[in-house]
Amino acid sequence: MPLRYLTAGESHGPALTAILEGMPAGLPLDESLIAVDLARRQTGAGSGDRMAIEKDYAQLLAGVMEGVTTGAPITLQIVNKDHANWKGKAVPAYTTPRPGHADLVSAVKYGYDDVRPSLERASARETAVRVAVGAVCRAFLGTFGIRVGGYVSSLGDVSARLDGLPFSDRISRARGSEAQCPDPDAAAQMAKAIEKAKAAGETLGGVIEVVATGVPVGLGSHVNWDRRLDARIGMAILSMNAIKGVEIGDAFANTRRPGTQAHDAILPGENGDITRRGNACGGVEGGISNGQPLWVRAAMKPIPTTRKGQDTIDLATGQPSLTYYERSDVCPVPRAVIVLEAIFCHVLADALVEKLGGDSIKEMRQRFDLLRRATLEDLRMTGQPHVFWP
Ligand code: EPS
Repeated sequence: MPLRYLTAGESHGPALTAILEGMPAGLPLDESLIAVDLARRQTGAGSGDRMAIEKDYAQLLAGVMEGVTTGAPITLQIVNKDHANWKGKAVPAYTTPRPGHADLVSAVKYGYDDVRPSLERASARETAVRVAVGAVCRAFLGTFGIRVGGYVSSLGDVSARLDGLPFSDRISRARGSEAQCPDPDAAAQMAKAIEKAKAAGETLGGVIEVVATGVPVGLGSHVNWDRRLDARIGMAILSMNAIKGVEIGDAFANTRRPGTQAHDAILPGENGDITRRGNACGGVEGGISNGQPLWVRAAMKPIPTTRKGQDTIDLATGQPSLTYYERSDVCPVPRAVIVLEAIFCHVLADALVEKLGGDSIKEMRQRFDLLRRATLEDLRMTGQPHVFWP
């Protein structure tokens, strides 16, 4: 992984921090650009009260000089405004682990006397700094004409009707919707479903789709498991809180189709080019990007922090109890769109740095310009037999 990052920070600690290493030199970068993505994470139907406290802003503390990356590690920091409300205060013990959260298993694993040390770190608050990392990666991808966007395709039992709507329209329409859904009728029903869940003390999950266009052929590789682009996408998407499933292209629908209907026929295009019929494979074949839009669906479960109590055991008494509730999102699905975009941006930026090598954008641009869809002429094979193992 030539472009890697680590994050640190607790939900109510002083700050969230990330170090991103491997970003080439020469990328113009300023904090206002990152702020655009961070603002998107703060709004959307179903968000909790914490977002009214925070005004997430990432400071660039290292790796950028005179507004341009130097090739050195980039440090990003977001101060938690809510920290001031916790500093120096004794907080009630949290001893009722929420089913589905890290509470119980981390207490077993780390021997905590209170579940707060894990919930502070396992909280989706950490995604704020991941969005900041993603914004840097998005800027990098943008210099090569690669664009990433996302939208909500279902929420609770409401599904959007998106057939025939191009990705660009899906993404732009979603931006104008509180539910981040391109279908206005579905978006209105989603907003109602969130209100209903809120009144019932429940939470709601959903499906988010992320798409990348302008991706060249050749990111990732078939040669080993950990080089496969689809595998790398899968791991990264599953690393997001509450995401329990990933689908690339039409993966699940393909299980119900015969083989000849499950793949994207290879056809001669214009000017000796090669075109494809459809994009059932989601832009990846054999672990390698094929130049079509990369298209991923992520299943987000309803988050476990519910106002309505759930059965658990109070670890202070050993007795059955209901979970304790402080506050949370009712439905983080709309806000999770930008987080998954950020995660996707990092995977693609990493794969692009790997593919192009180079320490500066200038160097990479020259190599990127050599990358293009192979024409039939470039691919012309001799058709002669080979003795591969003489
Ligand atoms: C979040 C901040 C958290 C939670 C939420 C996401 O802040 P607080 O705990 O102070 O309310 O609202 O985290 C969760 C959903 C979770 O399960 O941990 C944020 O910044 O997105």
